[in-house]
Amino acid sequence: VYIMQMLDKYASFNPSPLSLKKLAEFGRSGSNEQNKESFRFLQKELPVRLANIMKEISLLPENLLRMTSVKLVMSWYQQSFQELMEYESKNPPDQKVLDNFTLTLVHIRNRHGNVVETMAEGVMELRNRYGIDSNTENRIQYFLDRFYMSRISIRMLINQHTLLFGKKEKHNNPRHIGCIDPSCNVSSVVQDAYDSARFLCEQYYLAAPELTIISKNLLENESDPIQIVYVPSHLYHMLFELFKNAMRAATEHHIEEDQIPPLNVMIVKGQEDLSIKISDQGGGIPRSKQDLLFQYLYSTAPQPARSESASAPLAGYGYGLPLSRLYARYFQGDIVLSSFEGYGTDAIIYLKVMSSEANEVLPVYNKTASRVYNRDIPVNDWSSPWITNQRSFSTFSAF
Ligand code: W6P
Repeated sequence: VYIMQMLDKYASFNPSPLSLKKLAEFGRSGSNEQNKESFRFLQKELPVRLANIMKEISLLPENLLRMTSVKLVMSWYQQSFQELMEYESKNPPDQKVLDNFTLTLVHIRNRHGNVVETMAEGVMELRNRYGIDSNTENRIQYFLDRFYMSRISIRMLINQHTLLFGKKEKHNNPRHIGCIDPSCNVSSVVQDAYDSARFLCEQYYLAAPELTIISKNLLENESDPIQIVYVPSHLYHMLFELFKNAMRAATEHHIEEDQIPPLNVMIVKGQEDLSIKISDQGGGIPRSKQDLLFQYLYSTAPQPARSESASAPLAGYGYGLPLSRLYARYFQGDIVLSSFEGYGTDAIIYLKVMSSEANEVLPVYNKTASRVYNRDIPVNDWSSPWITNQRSFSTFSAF
């Protein structure tokens, strides 16, 4: 009962989004003063973010809430929320409290390590047992985007705190501030991600497309390397995913030929946007299929949920694309695909150039959000020849 009250209390606050600039400034010295300041922020902010998303989980379709895997995930959130409540009254924090807090955060991070896979199992379980109509599918898509975004943000905060103030986690690049690189070199991350994807591609197909990179720094000196304040692991994750898809398409489309056309990457730094385009000549995808690539329920269909593992090299569309797009959107960026069907696909990552504009995008639990889950099946208000319950006055029967 006490926990329920606390949940309601914390869910009534909105999360406070931080910019990459703020996050980076926060940890510049790693001093004891900053540890306390960070503690005081997370003491409220983590319970707020957990409570907000837990309230939203409880709005999921009842069938889904009954799945054991979803219950399991819910129990992890409850446990973690409870553990954080232990620190609610620990003010001002002494050294022991600060140290224990960091340990608690590490525990929480470990507890939630398999959330994505476990939720995916729940959704598959639901599909296999009850089937999923398009209305439920939309609601689940809406929820999972918000749920995983919340998770990305919570892990970001935990990672920053434990990397900066934890005991044994300081083996990193000295330039980095936690997991943020204040001068992240974009083309080296592109090269790294390409190399890893190429390794998988060659293992599987015994061939892989080459890489060309064109960089244009239109903001600073033309010859300056393109750098931004960013989380390299996030950028790597997105690029690796897009490269795997591009390579698979290019290789399969040209496997009978002598040569596989290269992947052409263009990196441009403008005033507002940093844009990275990966162009493949892998035959493209029809426009009608493009949205599907970002749908969790579509991606789960052809293969088991635990697909991103070693067992399935270049395994196509797991949760890779929708999650990658969330990483991009998390700091006000995006991932966009545009395809020339028959020819190839351009995948574009947009990131904010200014770290002060790279604000976290966070789901807020409120009336609007709960209405999405409760609303009736939306009525189709555009004509569609394959939906037969639209009553027409006239019938065209010339054929
Ligand atoms: C394709 C399909 C795809 C998805 C994501 C990125 C690149 C590509 N290329 O054919």
